[in-house]
Formats: sequence, structure tokens, C-alpha cells
Amino acid sequence: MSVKLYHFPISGPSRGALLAARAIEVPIEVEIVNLFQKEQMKESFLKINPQHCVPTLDDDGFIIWESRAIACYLADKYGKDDQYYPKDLKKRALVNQRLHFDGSSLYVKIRAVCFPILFLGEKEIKKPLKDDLNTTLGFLDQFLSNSKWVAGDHPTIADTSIYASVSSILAVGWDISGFPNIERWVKSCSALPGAEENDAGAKAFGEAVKKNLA
Ligand SMILES: N[C@@H](CCC(=O)N[C@@H](CS)C(=O)NCC(=O)O)C(=O)O
Repeated sequence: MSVKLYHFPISGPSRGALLAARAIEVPIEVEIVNLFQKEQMKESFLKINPQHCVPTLDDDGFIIWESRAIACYLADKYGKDDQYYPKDLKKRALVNQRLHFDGSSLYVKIRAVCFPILFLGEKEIKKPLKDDLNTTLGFLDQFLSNSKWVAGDHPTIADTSIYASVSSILAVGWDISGFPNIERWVKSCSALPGAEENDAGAKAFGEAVKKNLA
């Protein structure tokens, strides 16, 4: 049996999938796809994933991409228990809600801030984008006002996914002093398995963005 993750450490979604794998403790082979060198466009990778994005998982020939779908699959198949992705319907619904919040809102706002700086020659972050991200961080702060982790009293794959996103923006130097619950949760996340590995990738992401800022 082999479980392989096509990964690029600078990518937040890719780090989210890897953090979930580390938390679930599934032995995983990591193959780097260097997006800066356009390796995702190689014929061999396009055959695996025609959408040419990381992360992409290959579980003994079963191919799946989308970081949060990968996290759900790994937790369901390889989780030693259901702590990271509860089977209880309501607890799972809450984890799913937070995962969708990340995929359709938080990560999207972070990308909107960073993509123009990284790839479109922009030198500063436009105020509406900054405000939009801060509004969304405010929602996350509210989620965390009632619980230690983003979906309850235990870490779940919602935490690993959202931590991958938040650590990216922190590495850019984002001021989160107005979000005390996020600040507290970020400290707890440093104890998640794979957090150091994640933070190294986030640091490289942050440096790539910061070097393009005026
Ligand atoms: N929603 C996807 C986003 C995946 C994604 O956009 N990956 C980017 C890196 S952050 C990528 O591989 N870009 C290269 C490409 O699309 O060619 C997920 O969560 O996995």
C-alpha cells in the first residue's frame, strides 16, 4: 500500500492536506511538485490531475484532489478514531461548515490579498481586500470565542485546514492583535503534529509575498 501526496510547501491548501495527514498519522510519501517551475504542467502530472493543482493524493491508484476533500478522505479511511473528523452527525456538520468557511471564504480572501502581489506585479495590498480579509478573520475570532478549537473542544481537520490558511497570512506579517481568540488558538496550533513543517512552508510563502511589497 502506498499513499502519496503531490505537494508544494509554499501552497496553503497543500500544507492543509499534509497537516491533516500528519495529525491522522497516516504514513505518507511526499512528492514535491514545484509550482514556481511549472512542474504541475508536466504531461505526467496532467495525467494524474488534469486540473494541475496541488495538493493531489494518490492512495494506491485512487486519485483525489481538493485539500479539504483529501483531509476528509484520509480521516475517514486512516483515522485511528474519529477525533479529527467526528462521526456524530452534528459534530461532523460543524467541522464541515468550518471547512467550507475556509475553502469558500477565508482562503479565498487570503488568496485575493496575496495573488496580485505574488504574480501580478502589485506592490501594495488594496484596502478593500485588506478590509474584506479582516472581516472574515473577525468571523473566525467569533467562532473561537466559545471553544478552544474551531469546531469544539478537540482539534479536527477544520483546525488543520484553517491553520494552514492563517499561518500563510501570519507569515506575510498580518496584524491579528485585534483578534485575541485567533491569537490564542494559533498558539495552541503550534502543538499540532506537523506544525513546524507547515510553518516552514508558510515562512517561504510569506517571504515570497513580502519581497514583492513596496
Ligand atoms: N481549492 C483547492 C486549491 C488548490 C490550488 O489552487 N492549488 C494551487 C496552489 S495554492 C495550485 O496548485 N496552482 C497551480 C495551478 O493551478 O496550475 C484546494 O484546496 O486544494
